[in-house]
Amino acid sequence: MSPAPAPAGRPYGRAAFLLVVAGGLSSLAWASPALRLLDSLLPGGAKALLPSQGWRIYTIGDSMPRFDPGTWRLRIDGLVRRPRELGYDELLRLPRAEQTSDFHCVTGWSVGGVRWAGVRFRDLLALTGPLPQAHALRFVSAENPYEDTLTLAQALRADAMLAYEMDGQPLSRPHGAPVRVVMPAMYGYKNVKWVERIELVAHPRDGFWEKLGYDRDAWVAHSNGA
Ligand SMILES: Nc1nc2c(c(=O)[nH]1)N[C@H]1C(S)=C(S)[C@@H](COP(=O)(O)O)O[C@H]1N2
Ligand SMILES: [Mo]
Repeated sequence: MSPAPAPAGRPYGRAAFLLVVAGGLSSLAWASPALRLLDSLLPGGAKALLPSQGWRIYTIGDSMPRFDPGTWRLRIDGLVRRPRELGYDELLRLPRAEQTSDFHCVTGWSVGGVRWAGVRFRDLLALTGPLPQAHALRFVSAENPYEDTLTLAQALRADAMLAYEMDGQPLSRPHGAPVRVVMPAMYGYKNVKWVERIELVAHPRDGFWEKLGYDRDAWVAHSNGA
């Protein structure tokens, strides 16, 4: 079974790519600028010829959300006792978690050994007190309408986090600044970038790619896109 579009959105366009490089983010986001450029110019089929390693920047919109540390807030609400809004500094003061994990997009590329730092969902949820009927976390991206959910049990895994650093640097804009979901056991589309709201809900809902046919439980190598 093969659902229509591949859960990739589109790799970020050539003009934006050049902008990103000009902005000095190249070493972070683009392991091999020449390859990435080639990749962005090739039609879908030819991409299979390229090495399947290295990040590709995916968006569903035309421009990436811009992070302003002064005004940015993360909202945690829904089925909680105490809805909260956290500023960037407040988030950084929460217990810091670190991990190294592999990242897999369902379209076939992977990045091994990514170093992440961020906050475990356990510590985030402790701030708000989920109600007993809350069984899932809905992650809403500033890149409307991108969203996805994890069950509470999935979010509480030891290798899941809301990440604010990648490979020793604050998360870059292309990778979802200031925070993204990291869920290495599942395909990339569960790893929502530019998260601005976490809503506690009673049941998991279909995320952006799941509405187009992909599995909600996107276990690497054990879901329908694999
Ligand atoms: N907001 C948002 N988050 C997103 C996506 C997107 O298009 N928009 N694409 C997803 C997919 S399909 C993948 S594989 C990863 C890619 O992460 P990267 O862009 O940091 O390489 O982001 C995921 N998170
Ligand atoms: Mo993906």
